[in-house]
Amino acid sequence: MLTRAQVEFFQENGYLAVDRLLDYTLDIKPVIEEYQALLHDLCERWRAQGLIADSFPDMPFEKRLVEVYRAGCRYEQEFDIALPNSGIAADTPIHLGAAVFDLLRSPRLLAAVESLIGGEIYSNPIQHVRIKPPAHAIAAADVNRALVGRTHWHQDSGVGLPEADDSRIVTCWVAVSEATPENGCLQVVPKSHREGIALHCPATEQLGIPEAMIDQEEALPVPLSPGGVLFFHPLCKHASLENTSDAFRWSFDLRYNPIGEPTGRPHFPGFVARSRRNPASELRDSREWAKLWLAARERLASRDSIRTHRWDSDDPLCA
Ligand SMILES: O=C(O)CCC(=O)C(=O)O
Ligand SMILES: [Fe+2]
Repeated sequence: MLTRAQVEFFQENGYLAVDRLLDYTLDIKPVIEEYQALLHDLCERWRAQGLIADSFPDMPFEKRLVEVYRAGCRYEQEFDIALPNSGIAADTPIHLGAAVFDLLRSPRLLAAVESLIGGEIYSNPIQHVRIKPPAHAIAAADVNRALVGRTHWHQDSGVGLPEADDSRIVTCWVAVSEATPENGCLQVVPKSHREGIALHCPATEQLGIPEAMIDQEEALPVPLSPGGVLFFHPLCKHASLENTSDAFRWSFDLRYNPIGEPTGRPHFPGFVARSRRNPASELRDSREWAKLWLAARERLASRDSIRTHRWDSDDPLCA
């Protein structure tokens, strides 16, 4: 549960950082171990496919990941916990592990979310894992891809469909590794949630508010240690810094909204994470969660284009 002062801070400023909210042993470590096992399996597959000469079985996770990334193996969609916004195929990878599902349902996380939006909590399917290599290791083509490189300024409302503009979505940015200004932690513009939605341009690899429209003086970096969570409002302007360190920066961004309110991505599946009124409606089995996503993938694989946001690039400010 959050304190009254924390809830007031969130309402006033549009964000709230809570260090060590999660329990490292219960919430974070199982996820790290699940990704270690996943990387191990991927390395075996990539070696069998001839993409890498060695599967580096004895290498620590981060070194192994740099090694495979440098060899051109794409890990980010294999690791991600949502389907991409375009180009979904019948075999598009997605990670739907039990440890990730447990994180989505962490009682420590949900208690804080309940303090912000009440006890009828839906897990919104706009969610990602971002394990970002040091900038010096990133290929030029990946610099602007937000699962690998720097995330541009945006509001989460701008990334979803307008039907969710009135939904009380709360973003929970969970630090798995240390998050510092050096390794690319998030930065927010305090109180920007009161200014309404800003123009977003879809011109580059990612949607973003033109840099000229952000007052850099107002940007506040939010460092966190593992298990720390940054909560923010869907209109809070935020971006990530560049990872200038020699290590990976690892985070999850998860979202929740009151049950029944639009998620902003209606073609993706969410689930009831907590219901005080009807506990029997909560989803508690990670295999059921995985089935929802796999069914969505099958359904979406045959569709050409899916609208995921409201912007077009014709605005002169986007040039
Ligand atoms: O972690 C990042 O780089 C971006 C995260 C983000 O935009 C979000 O959590 O909404
Ligand atoms: Fe965001």
